[in-house]
Amino acid sequence: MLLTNAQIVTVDDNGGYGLIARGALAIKDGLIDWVGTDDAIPAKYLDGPTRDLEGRLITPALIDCHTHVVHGGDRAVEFEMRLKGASYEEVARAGGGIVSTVSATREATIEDLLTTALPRVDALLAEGVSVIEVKSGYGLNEETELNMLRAARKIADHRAVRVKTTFLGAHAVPTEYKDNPDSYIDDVCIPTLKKAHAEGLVDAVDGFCEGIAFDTDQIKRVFDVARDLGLPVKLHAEQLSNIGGTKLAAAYGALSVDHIEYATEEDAIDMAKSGSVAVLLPGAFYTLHETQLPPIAAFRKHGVPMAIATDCNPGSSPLASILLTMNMSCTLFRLTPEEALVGATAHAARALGLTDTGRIKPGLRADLAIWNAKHPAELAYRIGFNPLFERILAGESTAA
Ligand code: DI6
Ligand code: FE
Repeated sequence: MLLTNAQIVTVDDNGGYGLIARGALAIKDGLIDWVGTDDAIPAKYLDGPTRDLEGRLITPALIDCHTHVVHGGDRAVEFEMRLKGASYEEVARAGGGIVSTVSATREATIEDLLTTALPRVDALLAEGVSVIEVKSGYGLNEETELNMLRAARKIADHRAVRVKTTFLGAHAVPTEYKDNPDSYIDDVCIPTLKKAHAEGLVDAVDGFCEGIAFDTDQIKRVFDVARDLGLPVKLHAEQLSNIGGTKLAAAYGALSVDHIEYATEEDAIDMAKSGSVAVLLPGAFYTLHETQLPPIAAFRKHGVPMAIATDCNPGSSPLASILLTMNMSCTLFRLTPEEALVGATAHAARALGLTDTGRIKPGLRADLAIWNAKHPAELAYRIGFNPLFERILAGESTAA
């Protein structure tokens, strides 16, 4: 299959658009076989099926590299309570907060978890997403953590999308262990990680390193097990304060460190050394009325790749739009539209350890998004407007 008459954002080695103004692209066996200018198409492709894209824009399909789309219940009432003046603690005392999501998730069957996740997934696919990472972390017991991951894996049986699953047992201390978080880590989280891995449910291991969650010693114990199992790690760190999570994650060669509003330039240097991606989550920044900006200048200065993601979750980021995430990363974090697009493609792939997608280059999967747009900045520029024309996953055109 040959796609002609398109503008192609390839994403180059330097993290730029790598724009081909009048481009063409050949797909063979689900992979990109050739990409170049319209006037240099090798003769061998001209005999096969050809589609004229009438000047549309082709980018790598988008990747949402940090989500919690699988969860029970919602927190709309809590949202309303907080806007009527209730504090986070009052909400928690009234049974709200993360604990309410844990209760709702524990009550849900795998089928329920799948059914409620699919509309959120559909919203992402409609905006050209080809890969979604999904975390556990609202079960906080063996049965429900496993069910969350099983439900996440089932998404790919029902939709044309790749799913990467992340074990986030160290997300919060469940009520029944509130006086003994160490015992939660050792007696529940770690054994559950081993079971989930044995069932083939884990692509990476995550944690929430924060005053209201787990400290670096506790996360370290989980990371040691991940290392023994040969699993890559990533970490929610420095979201509300700096307690050393980034340093720890970098020491374990983390694929990514996520949130990181309170990270320092030193943290950025550590991340540059470990090759960890900075995953920026403007939806949580926005929802929590955060004012501390992530150290973007330090990431640029030290060459830390920046990815962006929705963090789609029922509490701090009820956001199921990757295009709005791109817009927010520009408006709130002052990323350029180019950084936002590269952050939702090549760098997002890297944050998931994927080397076969995220750019347009011969040999990579033909995961493409085709847009009714004239310039790549349009994707981050409009708010609440979806210019997707078509999504192609491994060479197959899919109903978005
Ligand atoms: N950071 C967050 O912002 C979410 N999890 C995390 O580790 C919060 C999740 C929630 O409020 O349900
Ligand atoms: Fe998160």
